Amino acid sequence: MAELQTMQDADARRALKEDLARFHCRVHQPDDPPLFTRVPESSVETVLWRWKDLEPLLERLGQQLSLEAGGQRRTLRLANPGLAFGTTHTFWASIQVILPGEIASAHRHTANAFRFIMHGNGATTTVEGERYAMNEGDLVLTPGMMWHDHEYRGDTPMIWLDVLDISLMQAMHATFFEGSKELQRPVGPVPDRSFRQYGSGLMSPPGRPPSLAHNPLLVYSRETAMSALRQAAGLEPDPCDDVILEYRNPVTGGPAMKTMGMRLQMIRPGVHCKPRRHTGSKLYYVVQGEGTTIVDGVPYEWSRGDFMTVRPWALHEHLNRSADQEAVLFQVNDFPAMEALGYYREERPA
Ligand code: GTQ
Ligand code: FE2
Repeated sequence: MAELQTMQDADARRALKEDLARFHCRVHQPDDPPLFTRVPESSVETVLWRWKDLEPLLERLGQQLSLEAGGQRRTLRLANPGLAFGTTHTFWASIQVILPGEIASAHRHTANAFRFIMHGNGATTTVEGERYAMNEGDLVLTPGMMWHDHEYRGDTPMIWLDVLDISLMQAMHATFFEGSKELQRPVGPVPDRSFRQYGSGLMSPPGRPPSLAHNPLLVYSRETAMSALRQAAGLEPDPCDDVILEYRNPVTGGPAMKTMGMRLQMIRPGVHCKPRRHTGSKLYYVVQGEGTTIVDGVPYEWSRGDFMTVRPWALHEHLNRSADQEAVLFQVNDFPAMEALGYYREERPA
């Protein structure tokens, strides 16, 4: 009896389909996937990109691809095989190669971006009237709709990691892009104003804080980040991350960007962290040392220069088997966006 009813219901649903479609309506069809799954099911794959594979590819990019006018960039995108587009479902990570004498011309876009410098020193980026040197280990922000261009006067190719929340922006149907008529935008009277005002992280000019529309600090130097990390090593370790710090907006105390979070972490020699899972996606860049991340039972061995993304809601744990070498990881994630929307969840098996 129950079976007959189910069949009748399925037939009724199919019969309704076309009539409803004329009015841009539909009912759930028997072969539609369910609206909900008990836990997240993501097509994003856990991927390890090895520096030994990336390095020769980047060299080829530098030799074979030109940098044309029109705001183009020479980048190697880290493409997730589980997606048609993106490194994860919210962001694109790319490695940008810039050659001596090149200028990556000015443009602006709604996507938020940042650069974490991987190799080389001495390029500059101009962000909305402020110019910053880009040196290894530095983090430079380009919040949405700020004009930016890059220039390099050094003598060997330079590379950095770019991450943009493009997939999230596209999912929100909020894409705007504008090229500049000028190759480079002008620099203001104090080229590194945001650093001079907020770069100490502790003290800033008295008075009201500036507009909270975006982080008033655009640059976090390697020295500042590494000394903060060493200082934090005196705390109780984080069970899942050993020593870990968030790059923060110095005025609000919140994450450095509205959609993407950045963290720096150290896994000390001999440390085996606890497993956990969470919603949202993240990408690691191995700044120093080597280690292992076990994701749903599969070990991924990483070392300096490698990148790794972890599938959302996959159970994962880090370990450093070295007797004397610290592992340092830079991380980008989409937790600020997830938290703002109420979708961030985390679970640690008992
Ligand atoms: O440097 O402005 O990797 O606009 C992708 C888009 C870099 C940039 C990327 C961009 C940039
Ligand atoms: Fe850009």
